[in-house]
Amino acid sequence: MLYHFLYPLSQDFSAFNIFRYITFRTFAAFLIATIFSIVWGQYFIKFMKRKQFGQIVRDDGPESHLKKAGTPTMGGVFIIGTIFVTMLVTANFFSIPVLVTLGVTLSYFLLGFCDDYLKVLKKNTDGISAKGKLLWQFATALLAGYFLISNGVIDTNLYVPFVKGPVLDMGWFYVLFIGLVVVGSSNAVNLTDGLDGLAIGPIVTSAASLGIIAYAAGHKEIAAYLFIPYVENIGELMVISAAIIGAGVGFLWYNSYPAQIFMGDVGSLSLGGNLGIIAVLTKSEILFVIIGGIFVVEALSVILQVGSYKLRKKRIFRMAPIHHHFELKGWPEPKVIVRFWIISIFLAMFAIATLKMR
Ligand code: 57M
Repeated sequence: MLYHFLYPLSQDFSAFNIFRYITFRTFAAFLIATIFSIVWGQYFIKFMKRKQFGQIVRDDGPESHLKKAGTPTMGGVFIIGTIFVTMLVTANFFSIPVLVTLGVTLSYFLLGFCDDYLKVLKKNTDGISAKGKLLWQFATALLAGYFLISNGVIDTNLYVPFVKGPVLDMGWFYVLFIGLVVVGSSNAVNLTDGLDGLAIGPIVTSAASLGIIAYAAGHKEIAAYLFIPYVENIGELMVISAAIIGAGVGFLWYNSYPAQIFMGDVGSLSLGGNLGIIAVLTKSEILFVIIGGIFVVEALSVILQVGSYKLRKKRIFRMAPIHHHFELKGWPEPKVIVRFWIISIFLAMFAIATLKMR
C-alpha cells in the first residue's frame, strides 16, 4: 500500500521515487517484519498460554520431547500474519507473481489452520486426514500452475543448475510438475519441523537464496548475464522473501531452544508451499533441491525408513525423520539444530554460486 500510495507522489516530490525501488522495499520489508513479529509474538504467546492452546506431544517419540507438552503452538499465525501485514505496506500488488505467491500461501495457511484447530483447540488428535490434506494441497498448486502457464507468466521449460538455457519443454506436464514441487515442499518443511528452530532456520536461508534469484531473474540485464530465464515482475518476490526472513527471525526469537512456541501446521504447510511456489516462479525448481537440501533429506529419510520397514521389516534409522535419529544417538537437541542450520547456510551459498557456473 505504501508503494501504491506514496510512489505516485513522486511526480510532485522526487524523494518518494525511492518507493519504486525493489531494493528499498526489500530492506523496509525486512525491518518491518522483524520488529513487528518480535513485538506481536510475545502477546500471541501470552494469549495462547492463557487459552491453554498447547501442543499435545506423542509418547512414542524421543523421551526429551515429553517435557515439551503444553508448549503453545500455531505460531504460524503470527509468522504469516506478519508477512501479510508487511506485504500490505511494501508490496506491489500489480505483480501477478506476488498475487499468486500470496494466494498459494493463504490457501495452505487455511489448511494448516483447520488442521491445528482440530488438533489443538478441539483436541482431536488426527486433525484433517492425510488424503484430505493432499487433495487440498494439490488442488491449490495445480490451479496456480495452470493459471501461471495459461496466462503466460512463466513458460513450460525446465532449467537445471550448471546448464545454460532450458533442458526440456515439459508442455502441459509442467503443471503436474508444479504440483509436485509445491506439495512436496510444503510436506517436507512439515516433516522437518520437529526440533526447536530446526525448520525456521532453513526456511530463512531458502527465502534469502530464492529472493536473490528472484531479483536476478526479474532484471533483464542480470538475467541475460547469468544465463537465467528472465521473468517479468518476478523481482517483486524479493520483497516477499525479505518479509519471510524478517518474520522468520522474529519467530526464531521465541522458537529458539528451549522453544516458547511452535509454528504448527499452519506455519509449516504454508511456509513450505510459499517457498515451493517461489521456486516455480523463479524457474529454479531443481536448484531448490539444493537450496532446501535439509527439507529434501528429512523427507527422503522418511520415505527410505517406511520403504525399508515395509519391504525388509528393518529400519535404516533409529527413527525418522532423520533429526530424531541423531537425537537418539545422543546428540543434544541444540547441536542437531545448529549443525542443520550450518548445512543449510552452506547449501544456500553454494546454490547462489552455481548461478555463475553455467
Ligand atoms: C510433523 N511434528 C512434530 C508442532 C510443529 C510419516 C511420519 C514420519 C510423519 C511424522 C509427522 O507426523 N511429521 C509431521 C512433525 C511435533 O510438532 C508439531 O507439529 C508441527 C509441525 N507440523 O510446529 O506443532 C513435535 O515436534 C517437536 N517440535 C519441537 N520443536 C519445534 O519447534 O520440539 C516441533 C517444533 C512436537 C515437539 O515434540 O510435539 C512431531 O514429531 O510430531 N511422524 C513423526 O515424525 C514420527 N516418526 C515416526 O513415527 N517414524 C517412524 C516411521 C513412521 C517413519 C519410524 O522411524 O519408524 C515421530 N514424531 C513423534 N513421535 N513425535 C516419532 C514419534
